[in-house]
Amino acid sequence: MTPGSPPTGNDGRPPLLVTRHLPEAVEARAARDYDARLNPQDVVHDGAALARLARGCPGILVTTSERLDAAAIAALPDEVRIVATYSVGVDHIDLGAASARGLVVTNTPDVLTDATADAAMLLILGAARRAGEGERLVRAGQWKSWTPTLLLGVQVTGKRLCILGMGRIGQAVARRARGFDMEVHYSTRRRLPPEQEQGATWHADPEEMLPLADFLSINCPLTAETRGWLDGRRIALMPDGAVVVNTARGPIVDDDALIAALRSGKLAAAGLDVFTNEPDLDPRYLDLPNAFLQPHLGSATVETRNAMGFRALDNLDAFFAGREPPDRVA
Ligand code: 8YV
Repeated sequence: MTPGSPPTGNDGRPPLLVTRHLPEAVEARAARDYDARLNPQDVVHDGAALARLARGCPGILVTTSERLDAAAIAALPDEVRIVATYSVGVDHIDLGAASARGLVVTNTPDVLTDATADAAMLLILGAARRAGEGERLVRAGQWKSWTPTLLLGVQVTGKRLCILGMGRIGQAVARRARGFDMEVHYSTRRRLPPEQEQGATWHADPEEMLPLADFLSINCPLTAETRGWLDGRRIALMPDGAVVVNTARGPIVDDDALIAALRSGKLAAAGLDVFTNEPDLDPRYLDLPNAFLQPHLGSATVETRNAMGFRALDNLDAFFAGREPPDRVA
């Protein structure tokens, strides 16, 4: 080993801690190319366990279930040089603390764009058309006859969709929404070029678009600025009977405000794939028939979860070959 180069296992392959049980094809590639420390029991590790397990590992492949705050980063053994997260979101990692310590951090953009946008459409349709209530009714054996007024929902076709955050995923949601003849509005700090905007209407101030939001799709990252963004005051700006969907991060929504609006009928429905403190979501959602709930499945297709793993490994491969990892975020 040359000075400064990462420690390697006995056969020359770098030790790699893989914190969660990943799809078979991903684990097979990790085990082929690394001295991989896998987690077949899929135990969720806290910061202290992570620090212990990372001993001797220059690379760790984490997921959003590991909170790498400043304390967890400080506790990592010195030999850890790169953290590759199996996610596009990086809100679970204190990037400043990682950089200050000289840690390289990478994520997995692009490969989950389509699956997550598909999931946003699922939530739009499922929430608007009361798919959860319908399924529960059928499964409970309580569907007695076709009824002209049974579970009437909100029409999706032709409505206005407002997208908060028009990055890769927001733009993919917009493309799908156009197939439903929806009128797309969006808000980002900077207006997109026309080829990306595709006729959508830009609002510099996201509050300006809320009165138009028959549907609001949250597709922005969780940052200090977006935490708690959808609060009671902003929900009040939306049309009565609007629908909110969130495939981004739970804490962007103020749960008290959203639950109050779903209870009062101010909002017709919400479709939620992400939650504050998931999987221990606010239990009040469980009693709300107009909340269409999914357990953070936005990227959960075989193709996408494999591609996320391969992308994380591509970044690790580049790092250990002495190249700049393509998806470096710190
Ligand atoms: C991941 C996600 O599947 O990539 C992200 O940021 O939220 C999800 O799509 C999940 O977080 C796995 O780490």
